[in-house]
Amino acid sequence: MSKAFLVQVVIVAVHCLALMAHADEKPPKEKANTWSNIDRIVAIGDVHGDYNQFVRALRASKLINDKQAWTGGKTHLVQTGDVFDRGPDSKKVMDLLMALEQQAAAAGGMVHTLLGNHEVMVMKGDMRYTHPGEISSFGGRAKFAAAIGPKGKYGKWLRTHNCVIKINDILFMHGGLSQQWIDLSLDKINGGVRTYLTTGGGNGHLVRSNGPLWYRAWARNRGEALAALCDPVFKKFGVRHAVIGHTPQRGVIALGGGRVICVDTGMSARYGGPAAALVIEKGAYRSIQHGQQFRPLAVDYYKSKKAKPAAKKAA
Ligand SMILES: [Mn+2]
Repeated sequence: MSKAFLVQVVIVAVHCLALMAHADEKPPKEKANTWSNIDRIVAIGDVHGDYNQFVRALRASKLINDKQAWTGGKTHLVQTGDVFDRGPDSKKVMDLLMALEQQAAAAGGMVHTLLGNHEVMVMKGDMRYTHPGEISSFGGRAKFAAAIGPKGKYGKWLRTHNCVIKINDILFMHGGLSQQWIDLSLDKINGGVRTYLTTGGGNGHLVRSNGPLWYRAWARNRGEALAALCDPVFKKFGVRHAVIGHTPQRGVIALGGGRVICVDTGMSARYGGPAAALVIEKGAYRSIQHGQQFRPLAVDYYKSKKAKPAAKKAA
């Protein structure tokens, strides 16, 4: 056998091994992203490594008991992303979410943990905002990277998650949905991000500044300007409202007559905001804050829009 032939054999063998390794990284399967006729929905925003505050928000919205066991029955809990960074407890928060996922499913409910920009940042190796306690809770930097890698316990779980879902007539996502994505379906948006995080293919543009994990225009606009940004997106996806995190606000607030409801209350110790949640029960929108009473939110823009012209004509 010639040396050149042997070299060829080795090259082919290496190529085959590389293909086999790659075959292991198939794009993840499609996952459900739409639910309807859900009676009770609870949404909780950015946790940023604060387990105690997350637990307070879950208890205030009556989803867990004093042993952290699911008491929410058929409720759908949506955590709108950003459990990582700025605080030490992301691992504890994910462990609780994983346990509640099972318990809720057994009770006929559901836990939706959505991807935030900080989930994608740490999965892509951007450790600028990690907390020292967070790193040590995983057993150091190398173990942290492995745990959130494609084959790690948390990384595998995170890579199955959606970034935009629809429940009843509401879209839920971390940042917001720019009109740039209006021609994509929810399957395409979620699949594009999952594939990008798993194989590096998919649609990396979706995780950049104008994508659903980073977009801030919905949280920063008001009135007519907000309506102009939202309404074409709402029409395309057949919804009336959107629930977002990402931009800390003073409590759970409704913008644009209830087009957009913001659930990032800056609850982590790093920001010092309240442990709070949005509770949607049989069409009524209320906020609940640890230690306080339920507060109704003004979510009625579509009602007044219809009522006004009719009233004028009658007069
Ligand atoms: Mn964020």
